[in-house]
Amino acid sequence: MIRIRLALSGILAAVAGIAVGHLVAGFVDPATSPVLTVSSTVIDLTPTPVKEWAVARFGTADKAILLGSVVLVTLVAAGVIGLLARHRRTLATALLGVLVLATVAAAVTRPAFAAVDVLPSLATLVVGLAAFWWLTGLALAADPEGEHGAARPARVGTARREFIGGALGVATLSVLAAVGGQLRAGAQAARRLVLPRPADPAPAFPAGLEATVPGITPLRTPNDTFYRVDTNLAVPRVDVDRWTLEVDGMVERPFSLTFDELAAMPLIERDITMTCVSNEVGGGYVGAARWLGVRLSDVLDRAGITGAPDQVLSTAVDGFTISTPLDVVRDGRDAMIAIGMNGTQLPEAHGFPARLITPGLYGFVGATKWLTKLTLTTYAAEQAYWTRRQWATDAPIKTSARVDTPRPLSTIAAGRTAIGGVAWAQHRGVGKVEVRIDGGDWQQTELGPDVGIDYWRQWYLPWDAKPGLHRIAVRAVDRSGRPQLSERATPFPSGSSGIQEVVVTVE
Ligand SMILES: Nc1nc2c(c(=O)[nH]1)N[C@H]1C(S)=C(S)[C@@H](COP(=O)(O)O)O[C@H]1N2
Ligand SMILES: [Mo]
Repeated sequence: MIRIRLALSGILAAVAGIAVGHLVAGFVDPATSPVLTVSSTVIDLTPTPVKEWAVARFGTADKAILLGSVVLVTLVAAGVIGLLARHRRTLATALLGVLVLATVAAAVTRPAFAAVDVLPSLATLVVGLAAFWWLTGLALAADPEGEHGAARPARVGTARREFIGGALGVATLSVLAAVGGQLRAGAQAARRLVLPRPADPAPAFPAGLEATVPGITPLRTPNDTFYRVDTNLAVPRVDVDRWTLEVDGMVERPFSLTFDELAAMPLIERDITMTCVSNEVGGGYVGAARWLGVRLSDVLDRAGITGAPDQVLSTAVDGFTISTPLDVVRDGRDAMIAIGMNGTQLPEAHGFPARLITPGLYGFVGATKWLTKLTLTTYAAEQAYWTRRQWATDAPIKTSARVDTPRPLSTIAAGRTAIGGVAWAQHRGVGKVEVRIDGGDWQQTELGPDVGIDYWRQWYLPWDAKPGLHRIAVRAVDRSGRPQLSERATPFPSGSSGIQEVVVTVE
């Protein structure tokens, strides 16, 4: 019993420390919650192949699994340290201190560390150690054989009740602190903004095929279903009234803009399809939206480029960086600093209050969310987050087509139906999409409305489905006549390729 009580003391002390740290983080910055800083550090230190494996194996659940593992390892370690307190209570407390100091270290070494960020982990340290000392004291007092134990059996009964009371008290306070931290973090939603109208609006948006081809991806992706990919465990909260955009590096006139100053520049509105380099053939890390923002080249012209920079290094509020090739930004495409998405301000998960959008490039080389700085520099002088992890430097999005309907491995009724999906070849434009059924000839499909070369295209092929098992392959050809690559490639280092082929059962 004494072992269980001691292990429980360690575990509860860790839970209390984590919970109070979480509460304090609710006031400082939700991202500084101890479990998050430790997990973020784990993400940054994880070698690229392991990260790829985790993303491929767990998909968007990878973050939850990481957080769960960090908590589990911490609790197991705290439990073991609790056991050690039986004969070495001071040493055990010191060991727990060392464990918590790791969270302090994780907080201090985050790229965008500010002095207050250390408060949550300091709270964890103080509360964790105090709870540990107190609970192990109660547990040892309830041990009839222990050196601290009350030798008299009557006293042992009282001491046991005291331990149970203490443990319940710590557990209750932990739950309250954790819930309080969650509520406080959730209460700091972004201020609602009224965005100016674009000086250069996008053309009227056409009706997509989703009204007529059931199961096809809608022509425009709503904000709440738009895929989300980033290294952040908590969405960064940016106070738009204190936010600035710095422009520095190899420029004649470095400057800084407030949000209102940025929004007062001439705004363009563009329909652009984004794709993540981690998207597998047939995958869902792709989305299409109407973006409102300032042309990146306008901002660079205002600063006046000097010397021979070859990249725009953009930095997010949390210190995350992205390199975008300068020649791509300046080749006339509509690379922009977006402040609006589908008619509203940027959602927090998608970079509020401002992000980069670079048509034709995968997100990791052109779509910095929670943007705060643009630095004109060279690849020789500075490398961005993913570049340092061996991902490609220049990464144009590869042409690709995806089958949305019928769904892979589904069973559908025999008769007239439609095979349909989306295809993209950003900045080259989709020329045609072809489907091959059961290894037959490639058949040309009907294309949906044309929203420009930076936007995906819906496609469909009427099909008289006969009973049996069928294989449906799809491929896109860009407007210059180049078909998508049929050679299979993994997302690392410059994007997946290959032809998607789905199997369906017709009954
Ligand atoms: N600050 C920040 N910006 C970022 C990332 C990130 O991890 N941090 N990830 C990039 C990647 S890999 C992609 S694909 C896009 C995804 O943007 P979305 O989440 O709005 O779809 O954001 C890019 N911008
Ligand atoms: Mo990405």
